[in-house]
Amino acid sequence: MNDERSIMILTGAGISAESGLATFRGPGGLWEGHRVEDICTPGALAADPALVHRFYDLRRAALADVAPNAAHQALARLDAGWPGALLIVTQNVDDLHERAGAKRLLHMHGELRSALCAACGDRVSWCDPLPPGAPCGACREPALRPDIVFFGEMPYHMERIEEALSRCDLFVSIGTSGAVYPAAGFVQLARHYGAETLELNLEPSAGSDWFAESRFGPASALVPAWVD
Ligand code: BJW
Repeated sequence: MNDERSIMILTGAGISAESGLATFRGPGGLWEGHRVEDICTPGALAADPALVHRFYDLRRAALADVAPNAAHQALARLDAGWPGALLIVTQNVDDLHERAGAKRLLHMHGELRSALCAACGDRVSWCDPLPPGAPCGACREPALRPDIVFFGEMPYHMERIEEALSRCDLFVSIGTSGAVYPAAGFVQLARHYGAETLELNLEPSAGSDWFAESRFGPASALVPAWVD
């Protein structure tokens, strides 16, 4: 690709699967054996903070054992070389896009390596060990929690994302099941504003019919083939 179209890319857990990070849904998924609502809601955090912290502590620790794969690297190459507007919006809380070198990147569902102060909203770098309810340096409230967007909470950067969706010429969705809103609705918004739409996923997602074009297979093969 070598034109100057404006591109928006949405990524999900499937892009990190071949790096060794489990996806959420389906056999072997992170939520097999867990009820999502036991972990991923503000109510679950209030009811059993130690359980929720342990879930995210394990996933944070797992980051040390994984590396970006060919799909993250291809997107970083595209980001570095694309002369037009480009934005990668990831639902993932891992740091594999930035470790591959992507710069024009937003994390809409939070980040494992960040902590959020539930009292003042400050976002600070996570430093281990951080026991549940550790104090926030800024306001001294005992309220630090994982900086993760739970169900019922507003995802980050929605204004910038909606603006990018309204301007993009091409919307590409990679490795996401299309099960979680508002991200699952981005394809419809992009179409509404006149963008071309492309899905790269292992299998048809819940919103597959909304895409003008779909290619199915592993991200490590599909994404470099699309980028290069
Ligand atoms: C491969 C592959 C390989 C595998 N290669 N592919 C209607 C409208 C709006 C909201 C709602 C609505 N109905 C309900 C809601 C509320 C709710 C929601 O969507 N619920 C659904 C269950 C229905 N949404 C919310 O509460 C959100 N907030 C919100 O809506 O605020 C109000 C608002 C309104 C209007 C505008 C804006 C805001 C918050 C959602 C927070 C999601 N949080 C989680 C957990 C945090 C992160 C963490 O713990 O890691 O985020 S849930 C979980 O799902 C995680 C993911 O980011 C997210 C999406 O999952 P993803 O990435 O798609 O993974 P999988 O496993 O589902 O799919 C992987 C895919 O990859 C599969 O298709 C595989 O085939 C594929 N794959 N290997 C390529 N090698």
